[in-house]
Amino acid sequence: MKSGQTATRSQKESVLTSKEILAEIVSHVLYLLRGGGAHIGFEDVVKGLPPENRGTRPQGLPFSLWMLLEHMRISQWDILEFCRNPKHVSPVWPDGYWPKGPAPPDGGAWNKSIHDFNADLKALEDLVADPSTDMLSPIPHGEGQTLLREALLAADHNSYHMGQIVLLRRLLGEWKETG
Ligand code: NI
Repeated sequence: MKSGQTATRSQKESVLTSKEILAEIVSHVLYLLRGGGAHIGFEDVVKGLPPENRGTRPQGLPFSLWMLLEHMRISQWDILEFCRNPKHVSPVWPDGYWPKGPAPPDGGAWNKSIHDFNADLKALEDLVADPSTDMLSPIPHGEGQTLLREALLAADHNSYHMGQIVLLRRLLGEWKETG
């Protein structure tokens, strides 16, 4: 009987309420959106880059750093707007998800893109962290997508293209090891 009682007690201790499970998921998703610990963060990926290299396409590569940065910004913005705005119209795939040219159109465009990317990421994080948000139910105006799925998609897409930016910077000789 004693061992049975022990089992019952430990089972009780390990049972989380659905609210607690959701809180766990939210904290893991936020961790992933913020970089996840497996690689360096967005700030380090894009910092310290001379303007003259932002529009260069190394031989054999179809994109420049500007193209990757803008592609990340536009894609994340599209995911965010899809989640929060029923009237959002996505850009036309694929051209609408890339900038028109390989280089920033003017001096302020690079920093504006970084600023907007960070603002949209923060908005997505806030949406995920908002206790009134239902992360697991299909988004009413979608086709089965949930906020959880869209947040994971954004984190995955960002991580994929940040890796490409680092590689491109290496090819340009514009990468300092962070140790
Ligand atoms: Ni992409």
